[in-house]
Parts: sequence; structure tokens; C-alpha cells
Amino acid sequence: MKKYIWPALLLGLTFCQEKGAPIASVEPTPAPRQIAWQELEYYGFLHFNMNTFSDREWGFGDEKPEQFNPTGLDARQWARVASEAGMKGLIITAKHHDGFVLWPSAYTEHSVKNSPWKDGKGDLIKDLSEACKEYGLKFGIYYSPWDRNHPDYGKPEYITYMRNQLTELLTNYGEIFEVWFDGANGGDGYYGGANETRKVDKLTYYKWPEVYELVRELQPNAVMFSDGGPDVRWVGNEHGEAFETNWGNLMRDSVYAGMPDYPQKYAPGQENGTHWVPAETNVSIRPGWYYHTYEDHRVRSLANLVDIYYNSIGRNTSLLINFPVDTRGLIHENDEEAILKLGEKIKEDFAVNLVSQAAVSASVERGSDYVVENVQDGDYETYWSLPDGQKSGSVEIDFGKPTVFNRLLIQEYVVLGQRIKAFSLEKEVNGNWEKVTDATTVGHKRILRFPDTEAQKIRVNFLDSKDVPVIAEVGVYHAPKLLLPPTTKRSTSGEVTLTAPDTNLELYYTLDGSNPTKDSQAYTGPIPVTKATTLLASSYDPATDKISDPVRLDLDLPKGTWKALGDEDAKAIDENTYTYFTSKNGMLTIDLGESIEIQGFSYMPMQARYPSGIITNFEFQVSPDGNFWETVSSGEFSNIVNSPIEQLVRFDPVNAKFIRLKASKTADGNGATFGEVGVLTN
Ligand code: FUL
Repeated sequence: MKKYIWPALLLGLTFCQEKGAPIASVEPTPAPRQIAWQELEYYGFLHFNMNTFSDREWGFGDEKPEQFNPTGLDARQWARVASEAGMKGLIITAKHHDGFVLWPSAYTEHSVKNSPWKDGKGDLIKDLSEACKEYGLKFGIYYSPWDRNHPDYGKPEYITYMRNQLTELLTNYGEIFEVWFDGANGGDGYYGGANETRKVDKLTYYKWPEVYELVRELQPNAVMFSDGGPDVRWVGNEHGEAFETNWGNLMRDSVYAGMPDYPQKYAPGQENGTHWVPAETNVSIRPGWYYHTYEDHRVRSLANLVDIYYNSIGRNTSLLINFPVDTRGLIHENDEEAILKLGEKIKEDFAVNLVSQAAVSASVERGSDYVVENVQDGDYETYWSLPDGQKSGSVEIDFGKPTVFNRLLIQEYVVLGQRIKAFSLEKEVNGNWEKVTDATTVGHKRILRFPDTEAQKIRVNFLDSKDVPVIAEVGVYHAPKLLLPPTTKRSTSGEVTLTAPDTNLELYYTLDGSNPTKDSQAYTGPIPVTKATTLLASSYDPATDKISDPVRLDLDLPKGTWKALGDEDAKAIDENTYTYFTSKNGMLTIDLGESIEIQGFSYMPMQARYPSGIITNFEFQVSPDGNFWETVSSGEFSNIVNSPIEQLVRFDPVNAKFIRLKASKTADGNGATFGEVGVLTN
């Protein structure tokens, strides 16, 4: 929206400068395919392949096609979930490290064509490409260069195989928006029965320049992802967090997929990087990339997903969230619920841009093509800029009345190169400017979160830039609070600490089993709990007078005075479910310090990513002196492998000074592990 177009045109007849001279690019700049890709911002990953059925993260390559047997596969369900969640595309593991392929490739027997799925007549790449079309999603391919099944892996012949397969994938399934090359390689594998370790030189073996040429020829609009690009780079971790300072520029020629010092050295990009290779954040919605029933209770919380959104899209990267499709061939209902909630929350956070109706003014404008109103018109193609040579300047926003806000969004017009090195947000208080927050890089999109702030006038200062700043959009929002229950942590001495899920929230709790209200006990610091107690706690937003659902903790005796045999054993009574004790003799013995009447015990299995030694059958004993033992309960923890949650076992009251939990059987036959053990006194 250019309000001054007519006066500018008239003036332009006499003063040519009035329009503002075109802005010279700051190199490197994005290619058109990268510009189209960055607009997508948010898309989904699908890990579904042989590992889904072998219950692994990395298959060895010796699996049989018969194992691939989904019972209710529906690629349209995947596309529906992604589109309802606000995603713009889907990328699927066409071939993972184990070598099994999801389409009937002419170059291997290790594929769906020899599986029971659709009697060997299925082509999942085709099904998904069609589902994506139906739901208006872009379609992308993950292809693992490392292949633990192929007999020729490590030899030149394999490179021909890889090129043949890529040709099939990039020719037969319509437009592909992204080709995802994975840098992982663990060496060992089946390799057609050789069962050996094969090391390749990741830099030279795959003949990357030729692979890139092939992809360009077959899909000129597709971007290629790998650690170092060539078009899109890895963010450097798998937990969904980009560096705060994040450049689209990269010293690309120094980087190759799978290089060891990539995550620290190259993942943030480089201010003086030679090529445009922006980052993509890839993260799974569960701990694993592939589906495991035992992770059904470990789907990321809304609070965590919201953090991931702000720490990826809000830090100048795109976001690729993975669904580990289950053995039915569906996105699990828990994952669907979680991703839809994220979609709703993000919509809610950015519902109203307070800048769009505000009066904006700038320290200076380059000319009528670059007026400051361009930052509030919602059009990425129009931008505000400064006269040549000026690397700092500010945009003032007057809301017309005191207004509360807690988000700042800025977009640089990176088509002309990324420039901003430092910026800040200030508010006017009694005629003075006070800092609200500040940060470094902007790039395609930068979003800052901060506590609720009220002001009528604010100012965004672009403090330092590689050349004149070129700002496409500025947004200010008042995101509603994330009204989730507080998170909790208990110390070994029994104190419970509550943490609010968002700023500006109050916390209330009860100890009598009733639901908290704003008239309940206000949380001001750790709550001492020394006996069996039910604690319920909620978050309360005074701005909206709304209270969250409560979190409920059924607490029992503190463990601080208990003694386990050694440091390792003590990990089972440290109130931390992520540490665990592995027992050589299958038992854990605890000295409670004094004789106590107990009515049961609790067992939390280990919660690490790859659990082992989970107790499935137990015996529980008590003793007055540590010598004479009596068994008070024995039995089975049903379904504990698939659902490794806390187990509670009750029995008739008995006095004990010592307790002992013995594994009579573990799920995998390995030494019994203990995440956390407690007693029940009530
Ligand atoms: C990694 C792989 O090893 C994982 O299995 C997964 O595919 C992830 C997206 O990339 O490098």
C-alpha cells in the first residue's frame, strides 16, 4: 500500500531521487527455488518404512520385505492431518538406511513389491503424492545415501543404483519440492549378506556434484537438503532449536553431509558465508523418528511444541515436524491431537497484528518506493529502506491508545540478501524510551517473545546492518497465555516446585483433593509435603480470569532420609525419572531409616530413549532388620513395555524398615532397571 504514490509521481518528474534508487543486493542471495521454499515455513516429515515393523530406529538391512505389512494404511489421513495442522507439505522416507524402498523400484527386490501390502501391487510414493495433491500440499522425498541392504554399497556400482532410484523418484511422481539427503552413516550393515563394516568417504564417494546436477535436471524447482545444502542446511540438532543468531549465509564449500564439527561450527550459518543456504529445523513429535508403541505416552506437550515453533520459525528457519506413522499405517491419534493443538495455538497467537491499524513513521525513508507503511501492509514484496550508506534507523509505531503486547515479528526482504546484525524494541514511558527486548539477526522471519508490556508508542531500532536495512514486515501481537497446568518437580526432601507454562500467570494449589480456584492457596515458593498427600495445581491468568485444568500429584513420603546400597542404586530414589539404576542381581534394596507402616509401592520404569531391563514380573519384600525378609506381594506389571508409565501396587498394611523390589523377569532378559521406586502409606 503506497499512500504517497501520486505526490511521489508528480515530484518524481522533477526529482528523480524521490522514488528512491533501487537497492543493491548484499550477496549471497537466494535462488528463486529457495525463495519459494522459505515461504512454506512449516511442513511435515513422515518416518514410515521397514523400521516401523521391525520396531527399530535404524534397521540393519537384513529385514525381509514380508515384514512390511500395514493393516490400515491411509496416506490421505496423513495429508489431512498435515493440512489441518497448517502445514504446507510432507516429506516421506522413500528409502531409509536399511535400504527398503516404498515404491516398486525396477532396481531392487527389497521393496513394497515383495511385501504383503496390497499384495505387492502398492506404490506408497504414488499414493502419498496423490494425497498431497488432493490436500494442496507440496510433496518431498527423503532418500538415505547410506544403504545397509545393498550388496554394492561402498563400490562405484552403488552410485549408479542410487542415481537410477533418484531418477525414478524424481520422474514418476510429479513436482517434488524438497529432496532430503541424510548425512548419517554408522558403517556396519548386512550388505547383501556380507555382514561387515563399510566405510566410505562421505565427501567424495557419492559424487555429490553429479547427484546435484541430476536433481536439478529432473526437478529444477526442488531444493536439496543435507548438512551443508546445497540449498537448505541442517539446523545442527534434532530437538527443535535453532541458534538465536542465524544467518542464511554459509561457507558452503567447506561443508559436507555428516561432517563431525558441523553442529557447532556451521549450523548457525556465517555472517560472511559465501552461499545462500538457509536452515531447516527437523524434529520428531516423539522421542523416536520411527513409531514405537512404548512412546505413545511420550508425544511432545503443547508447551514444548510451542517452544519449538518459536525457536525454529521464529529464528529464521523452516520447521519440519516428524510423525512416526504407526504399524497400522496411520498417524497415531495422540500425535494428531498434539499437532492440531499447536496449529490452533499459533493461529491464536498471530490472530491480530496490532501494527496493521497503527500509525507508523520512520527515522528516514529512502524514497516513495520504500515508505515505512510498507512494513504494515502484509505484502512481503514491498519494504521500507534507508538511503545508501545508512546502516541504522528506526520505525516508530503509535497504537493510538495504551496497548498490551508480547510478541514482535520482523521480516527482512532477504531476496536482496540478509543484513540485520542487531536490533531492539523500545517503548515510550513518560516521554522517555525504555528497552523492552533486543536480539541479533532477523532473516526471513524473526519472532521475539517477552512478558506482557503496555505502551501507546513503541520503536524498533535497527542498530547494525551489513548494508541498508530492507524490512518487509513488522508485526506486534498480544498472544493469549498458554493456559496449561504448571509443571512440577519434587525434591528428595519432599518440597514440590511449580513452574508456570507462560509469563504473567499466577499459580494456585490445594492439598485436600479439591480443584484449585483463584481463592485457593497462591504459590509463592516450594511446597513442603512430608506425608501421603494429593496436590492439585492450576495456572491462572489474571488478564482473562481464566484458570487451567489442574495437574494432580499423588505424593507420598519424601525419600531424602532413605538409603540405597550405593550411588548407582540411589538413582532409583532421587526423584528424577530420567536417571535409573541397573541392578546386577535383579534387585533394589532400600533402608527407610525407621519402621514405617506401608500399604504398597510404586515402580517407575526407566524413561531413557532406548529402555532395557524393564521389570515385567516382580516380587516385593519387607524386612525389620535387613536380614529376615518376607514377601508381601508378587505379580506382573501388565503392558509395561508398551506403556512404560508408573506402576502402583497395593497390599495389606505391613511394617517395614527395609524394602526390596526384585525382578523375577525383565522384558528383554537384561539386568533389571529401576527409574524410580517409592512406597505408598495410604
Ligand atoms: C537422521 C537419521 O539417522 C534418523 O534415523 C532420521 O531419519 C533423521 C531425520 O535423520 O540422520
